[in-house]
Amino acid sequence: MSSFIGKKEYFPGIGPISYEGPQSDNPLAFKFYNPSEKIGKKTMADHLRFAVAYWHSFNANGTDPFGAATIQYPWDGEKNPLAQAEMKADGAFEFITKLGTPFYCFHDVDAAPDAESVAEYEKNLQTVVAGLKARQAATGVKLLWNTANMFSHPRYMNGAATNPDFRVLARAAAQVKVGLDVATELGAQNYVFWGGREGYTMLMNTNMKREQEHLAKFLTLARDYGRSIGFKGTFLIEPKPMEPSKHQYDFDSATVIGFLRYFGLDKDFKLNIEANHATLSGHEFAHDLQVAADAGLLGSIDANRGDDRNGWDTDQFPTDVYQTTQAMLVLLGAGGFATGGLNFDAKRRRNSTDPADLFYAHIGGMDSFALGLRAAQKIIDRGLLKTYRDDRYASFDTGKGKDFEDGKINLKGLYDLAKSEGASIPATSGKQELLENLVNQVLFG
Ligand code: XLS
Ligand code: NI
Ligand code: NI
Repeated sequence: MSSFIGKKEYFPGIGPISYEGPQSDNPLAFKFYNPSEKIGKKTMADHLRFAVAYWHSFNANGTDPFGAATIQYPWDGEKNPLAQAEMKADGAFEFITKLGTPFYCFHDVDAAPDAESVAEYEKNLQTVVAGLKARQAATGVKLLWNTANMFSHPRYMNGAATNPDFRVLARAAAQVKVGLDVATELGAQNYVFWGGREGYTMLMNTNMKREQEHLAKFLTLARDYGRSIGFKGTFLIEPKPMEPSKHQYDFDSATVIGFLRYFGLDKDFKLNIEANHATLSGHEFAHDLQVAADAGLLGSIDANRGDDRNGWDTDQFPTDVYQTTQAMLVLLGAGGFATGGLNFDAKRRRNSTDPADLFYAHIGGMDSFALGLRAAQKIIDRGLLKTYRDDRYASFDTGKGKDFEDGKINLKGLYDLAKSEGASIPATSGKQELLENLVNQVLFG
C-alpha cells in the first residue's frame, strides 16, 4: 500500500507508521503490530484486517451533552459542503495509508453532505463515492463496510425500519438502496445495519410485534435488492441493547440470532459484534463473540471498550490485553474472519486534541490486538485449552455419554443408569484459577 497525500498534507510531520518493536521509544511506531509476522498460518495483517472508522476519526469533534467541540479538523473552515467532503476524503486516505490499515468504514453522511431530498442526497453521495473509488484504486485501501445513518436526522426520532410512519420507513429504504449501490460500486466486503433507533421508549404507544415484523421485511427487501444488483458481501447486524433507544430490538448476539433464524435471514446476515455493546448488554465481549461463533454467524468486530465504572457506550480505544486475548481466542477458534475485520469504532477522548493523538489511539488499539492475537495463538499451540476444556466433556466421548449425545438413550434410560451406579459422583474441578494463571504465563512469560 502506498501512502497517499492529496492536494495538501493534513498530517504534516508524521510519516508512515512502522513496526519498531517493544524497545522503541518512538510513540509514532508499532511496538507489537508487525503486519508481515506470521502467527500460525497467516500474517498478523491477514488475521486482524484492521479498519479505520470515518465517523470517529474524521468527523467526531469532542462534543458531549455538556460541552462544545474541542477537536478541530483542517477541513472545518471550508464552507462548500462538497469541497469539504473532498478535503476530508483526502485527509482520511492520508491518515489510513500512513497508519497502514487495509480497510476503512463509513456511514453515508460521514463522507458526503446530507440532504432533505433523496435526489440531492444521492447525487452528493455518488459524487463523493466516485472520489473514494479513485482513492481506493490509487492506494489499495479497501472498504470493509459502509452503512446508512438512519438515526441522526430528526425524521428518524421514532426509528427507521421500525418507525410507525410508513413514509419514514420508505425514506430509510431509499438510503439503504443507495447504500447498497455504493457498497457494490466500492467493492465493500460487508454492509452493516446498526439499529440506531430501532426500538422503543414506551410500550403503551408501541406495537412491538408489528415493528419487528417491519424490520424483518425491510431487511429481507434489502437482502433481495443487494443480491439482485450483484452485491456479494455479507450483510451484518450490529447488536446493541440501548442508547439511543431505551430498549433496542437487536439487544445482543443471542437475540439477533433468534431473530435472523425466525425470519429466515441467517444465510445472508451475520453479526458485527462491538465490544462496548456487549458489555452494555451485561455480557463479556468474548461471550457475545462466542454466541455468534457457535451459531456460525460471527461476521465482523467493532473494536473498542467501555469504562468499568459506568455503563455507557464510551467507545474508547481498546487497550486491555486480557480482553483482546479472550476475543482472539474466540476468533481463532472460529477459524478467523472471512469478509469481516476489526473496525475501530472508537474515539479519542474529548481532551485528546492533537492530530497526533489520532495516531496514538489507533497505534495503541492495533498493538493491543496484536498482543491478544499472539497470546491466543500461543495458548492454542500449547494445547492448554484442549487439555483443560475438552477433557471436561470426556464423559460424553464414549459409552452412555456418547449414546446420550447421539440421541440413543431416553430419560428412563438415564434414570436406570443413575440408579444402577449407586455410588456418589466424585467432584471434578473446573480449574478456573489454573487457567487464569496460564493466561498470565503466556502473556508475560
Ligand atoms: C453505535 C454504533 C455505530 C455503528 C454503525 O453505537 O456502534 O457506530 O457501528 O452505525
Ligand atoms: Ni459500532
Ligand atoms: Ni457503538
